[in-house]
Amino acid sequence: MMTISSILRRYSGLKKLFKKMKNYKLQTLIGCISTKDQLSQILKYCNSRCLAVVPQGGNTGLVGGSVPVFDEVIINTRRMNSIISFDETSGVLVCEAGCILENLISFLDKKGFIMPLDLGAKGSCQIGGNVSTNAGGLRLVRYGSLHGTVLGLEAVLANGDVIDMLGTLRKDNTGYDLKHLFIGSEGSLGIITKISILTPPKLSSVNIAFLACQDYVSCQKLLFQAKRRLGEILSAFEFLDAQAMNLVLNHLDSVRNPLPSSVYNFYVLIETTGSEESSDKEKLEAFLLHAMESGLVSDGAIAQDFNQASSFWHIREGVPEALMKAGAVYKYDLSLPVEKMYDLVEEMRIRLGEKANVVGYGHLGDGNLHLNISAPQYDDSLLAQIEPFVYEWTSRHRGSISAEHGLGLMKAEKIFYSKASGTVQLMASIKKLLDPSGILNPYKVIPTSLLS
Ligand code: S2G
Ligand code: ZN
Repeated sequence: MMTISSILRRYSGLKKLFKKMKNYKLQTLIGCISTKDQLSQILKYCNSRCLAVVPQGGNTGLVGGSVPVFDEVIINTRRMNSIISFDETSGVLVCEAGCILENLISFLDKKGFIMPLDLGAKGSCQIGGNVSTNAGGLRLVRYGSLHGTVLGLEAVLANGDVIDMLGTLRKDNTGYDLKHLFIGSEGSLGIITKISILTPPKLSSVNIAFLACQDYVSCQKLLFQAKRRLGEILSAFEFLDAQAMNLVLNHLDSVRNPLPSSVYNFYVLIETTGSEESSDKEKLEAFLLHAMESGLVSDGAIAQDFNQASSFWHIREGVPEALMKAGAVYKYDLSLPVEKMYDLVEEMRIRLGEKANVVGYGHLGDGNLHLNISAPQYDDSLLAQIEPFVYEWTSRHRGSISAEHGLGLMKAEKIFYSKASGTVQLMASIKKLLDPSGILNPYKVIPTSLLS
């Protein structure tokens, strides 16, 4: 495999390189970039010739944010995958953007720490991509957003300038905190090359409960109680409806229903993470007893061992895979007021009738609904019944049309459903300031019409 640096040395003009590249899988060829200096050289060259580039990490995104639209150069960061430092006192990890999330989780596990985020795609997603999309994941309810846990970044701008914001301090009030511009900008303002992130200590007592509720109001009330009765040990609060559960049971092998005695309308997965096994378990059991006695929970199980805990998580994390196996799927990743969230699922069911299977699941703990509409095949008339209804409904309820998956290519033009036009204009001004030639991830995040 030729490396980009050898090609850059051999070819004075990147244009000639393209002729060579046409015969290669662009990603394989570009994947050899392994230093910020190489990246800076490539961007400087591309910028000087208005050659568009697409930054790409693990390519696990769901809105087309890391794939080329036309003939953009793919710059894959997978070779920038070193751990630079880890401070075992503060828990601050400094690493390169191409580190795979699961590898960081394993590295930290040996040190007695954990990553503050956990995603179903951890086996292939890269931390640089997680940060550039401000990924949420399964534990945001406990550890917060990457805007809180990322302490610093290094990024390369379109003109090749390397911006060193790689602080490792919890508190630093010296000027504008520019790293936040890059967190969630999906590679449209600069390409992240290094991250410093605050990692929580790994605690010894983790308990998982898988519960059944008869209605959505009970799920809401259960969340209210969990935040008060479990308090600081609550580390995940996920929900899935019966439709999601049925898809998992029908499409994933080796998954069995932990609560088979009846068919329930909703399931809730609660995880607690603390330091005192006995008192944590007592707290969870007391919470569940109160929930059962008050009728919020119809049935439930607490995992008795690691395998059972994994099987509970496998159900929740298996929903996206089951949806893919079921056929065509229209995905909507929405932030909504918790009390309203499931109304949209029910209204969508009325709207679509027998045409599709409407599924609701997600991170109830942080008000993030994954509304997925499953159908035998993609169908424009079905899509016309879904959009713009789903966006208008979300906007009417002051929700976000993208809670954690980002806007990418698929939702860039939908940004106005969740952001005021003046705000989007300011975003466009910042984009034009940092990338005047518009070479970084074009057609993504910001409506193209604002950038011409
Ligand atoms: C989840 C995963 C991606 C998807 O399950 O929490 O964010 O397919 C999703 O919806
Ligand atoms: Zn999610």
